[in-house]
Amino acid sequence: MQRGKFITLEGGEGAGKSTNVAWLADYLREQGKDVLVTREPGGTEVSEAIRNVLLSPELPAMHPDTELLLMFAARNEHLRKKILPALEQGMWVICDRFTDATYAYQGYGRNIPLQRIAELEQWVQGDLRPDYVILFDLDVTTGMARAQARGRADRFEQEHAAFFERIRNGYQQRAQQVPSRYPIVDAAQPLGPVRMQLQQIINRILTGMGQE
Ligand code: Z5A
Repeated sequence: MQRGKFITLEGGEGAGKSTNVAWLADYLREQGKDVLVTREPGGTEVSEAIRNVLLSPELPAMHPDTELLLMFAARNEHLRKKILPALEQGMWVICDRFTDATYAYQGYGRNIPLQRIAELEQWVQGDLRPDYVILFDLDVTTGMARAQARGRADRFEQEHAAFFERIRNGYQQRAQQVPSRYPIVDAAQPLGPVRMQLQQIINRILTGMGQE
């Protein structure tokens, strides 16, 4: 059985990942792929419970390392119980956020050394990395306005613009290192053009031209 592809969606606040994830999965199904949609932090019962702790605005602030360890604890459970079995069955896994979010938010956002994140990544994931990371790039002002229009803010959404600027910069730096693995969507465009960009990206991946 050929292993499925592992595609993650990344980006800052309000960039449009959640709005497009189901559409993307439907498009892949139309192309004959068996698709699993999931998200981080979360994706399993235990990981969703950890997510509640991570996002709760009712809890007091936690130490950045605690936040980092909880992200990887949730990821370990998610990976072993859900992502790896699906990939081994040949499914294509679409995950709304994964370890690039840890580099962006805990690394660039909270200033945790990137090397510490890389050590945890290696420990939890071994050699597993997403085949493609689709980056929804959006200016911080528009992203925050979109997120605020949605209502009550979680613990991350209560952060200030400077935090989200560091995150955007972090994602851009990671994408620049391996552009062929990080197709970028201009997320400032209206929904129709955003989906056209996504369709082009997926078509390139399907025809095996996504990687150099
Ligand atoms: N986090 C972390 O710190 N470290 C990690 O390792 C991981 C995660 C894995 C998860 O929150 C938080 O965990 C996240 C990072 C952190 N925190 N933040 N911020 P989440 O899952 O609840 O939220 P999110 O991933 O950040 O999603 P989001 O803010 O909801 O962004 P989005 O999914 O990209 O946006 P959206 O919900 O699709 O769209 C936002 C609004 O904009 C919505 O009303 C849409 O209708 C609208 N929208 C979407 N696209 C458009 C376009 N093209 N034009 C106009 N309006 C649009």
